Amino acid sequence: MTTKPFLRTLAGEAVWPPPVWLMRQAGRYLPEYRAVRNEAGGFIKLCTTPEAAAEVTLQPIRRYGFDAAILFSDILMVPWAMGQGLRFAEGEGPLLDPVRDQAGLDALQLEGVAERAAPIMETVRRVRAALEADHPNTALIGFAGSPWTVACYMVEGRGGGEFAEARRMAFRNPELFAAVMAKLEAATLTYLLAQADAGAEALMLFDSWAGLLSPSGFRRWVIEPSVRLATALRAARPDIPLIGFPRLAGPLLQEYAAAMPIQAVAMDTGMDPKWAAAHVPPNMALQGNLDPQAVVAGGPALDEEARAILAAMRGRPFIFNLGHGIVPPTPPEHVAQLMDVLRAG
Ligand code: 1CP
Repeated sequence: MTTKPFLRTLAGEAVWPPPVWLMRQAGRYLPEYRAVRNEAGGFIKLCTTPEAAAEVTLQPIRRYGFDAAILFSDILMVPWAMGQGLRFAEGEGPLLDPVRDQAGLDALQLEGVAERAAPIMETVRRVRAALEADHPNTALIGFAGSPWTVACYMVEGRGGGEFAEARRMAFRNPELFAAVMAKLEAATLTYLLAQADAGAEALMLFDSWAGLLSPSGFRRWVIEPSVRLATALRAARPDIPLIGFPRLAGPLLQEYAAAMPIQAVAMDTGMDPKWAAAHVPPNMALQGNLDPQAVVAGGPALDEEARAILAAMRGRPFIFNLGHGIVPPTPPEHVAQLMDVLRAG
């Protein structure tokens, strides 16, 4: 039996004080991250250099003693592994060569995914070994984007907007869109199974743009492919718990949680934790959902917001986190302040 609080929670236990980690806990708000990133020579290089990627994965664990580390990589490394052109322009976010037609679809390769992603699996192995040696209570999370969210970037070619092109393609040419999604789903399964085999102890599916869809779109492009993926993962690796994050799902969170064979569901900032507790299965852990801007602000507001979430979640399986990723202007000492509040329960 595991003694790691994060894994006990995913097994359905109401561990208290709750385990905690933060989305984007490795990143630009940490000076030690910026140093390694500048040294590595670009973001993709950082993700595919195991020594550097393992180092930045471990930095926030050393600083704060979080209960989980999350592999340092990006959801767009799956299209990259399928051969889609990807670059991260300074200050602009990701740019991809958009997939808009049959030729774009045909150019995506499934065969080379495992080989191109091999350095990422080496990072997983290194981080797991380092955790077992130095942080035995910290679990390792592997992750991927859900097919819908990653397809948004693949079709649009960039982030930062509302993914109008991708959403229109889903209406105008659903056959082509479904074919892109199907190829991506297969690549994502390969990629997540490889992470589990390399030592990831839990897997998280990020569906950051789930909330852009209509209810019928949500069922077709979020729930259906995510259920297929999660079911395949559970069948192949029944001991690896899964976390789903259908961001901005609103009341459709209930349908998502009922349909998905997952052990935890993550709440975005706007979700009422009490509503979520009443509408997801009682043995399914909840994760979230502090406003990242409260951590930038610090002060008494940070303590109050964190305590309100704890009060709403006491007595059920719960993992403290943010409602979305930590943002670069966050003062690192405010994360330490948050940890003091949380460890006091
Ligand atoms: O150093 C830099 O300038 C790059 C910034 C950065 C970082 C630190 C990007 C570019 N990705 C990451 C790492 C990352 N991304 C992690 C790893 C570790 C951790 O959490 O500590 C994870 C889990 C992600 C996941 C990710 N990437 C998501 C899903 C979660 C979310 O935030 O909604 C998404 C949507 C992305 C795409 C992406 N990658 C990077 C950026 C700036 C973006 C967003 C682009 C947009 O605005 O649409």
